[in-house]
Amino acid sequence: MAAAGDAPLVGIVMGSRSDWETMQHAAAKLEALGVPHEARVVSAHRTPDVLFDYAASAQSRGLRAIIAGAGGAAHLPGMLAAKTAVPVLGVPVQSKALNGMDSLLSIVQMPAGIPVATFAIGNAGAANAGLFAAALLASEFPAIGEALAAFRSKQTDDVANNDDPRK
Ligand code: RP5
Repeated sequence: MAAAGDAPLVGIVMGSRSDWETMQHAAAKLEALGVPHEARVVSAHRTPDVLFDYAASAQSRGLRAIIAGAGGAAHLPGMLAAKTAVPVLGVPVQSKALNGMDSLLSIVQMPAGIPVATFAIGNAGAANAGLFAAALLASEFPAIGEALAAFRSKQTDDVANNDDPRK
């Protein structure tokens, strides 16, 4: 049985510091479930060489998944997926001009052969990407699977125990 150590298993990357407001929700889920992770600003357009280095070293550094968030012309997830075999989970950040529809379409419409698992626009997508990354790790790291099961059970109980919307 493997136990998660200190080395990050999940990389959270984003095109700009301004994306952290959204991407912090992925980090919060990983933190709550005890998944070691890191967070970096890596821009496909402003720091393309950093993107290439990040992708090239991801597997050898032990990352099992990369959660990549970007807004507008959101090429970060797709370019990472083009450069690494580590699964990439794309989060469309809600852009100001087009409310994130541009981000969503930029991330989801990948050509066959280079998959990016694409999540919902904004905070829900970031949170779900964190949960999905934990699910990917659950069979290798039982403690993460148990934390995920407990989270889901509590979520179900919270809804069931608060089912009168007037209260
Ligand atoms: C993208 O452009 C980023 O992912 C961000 O969502 C968007 C705006 O970036 P800033 O102008 O706020 O740095 O590259």
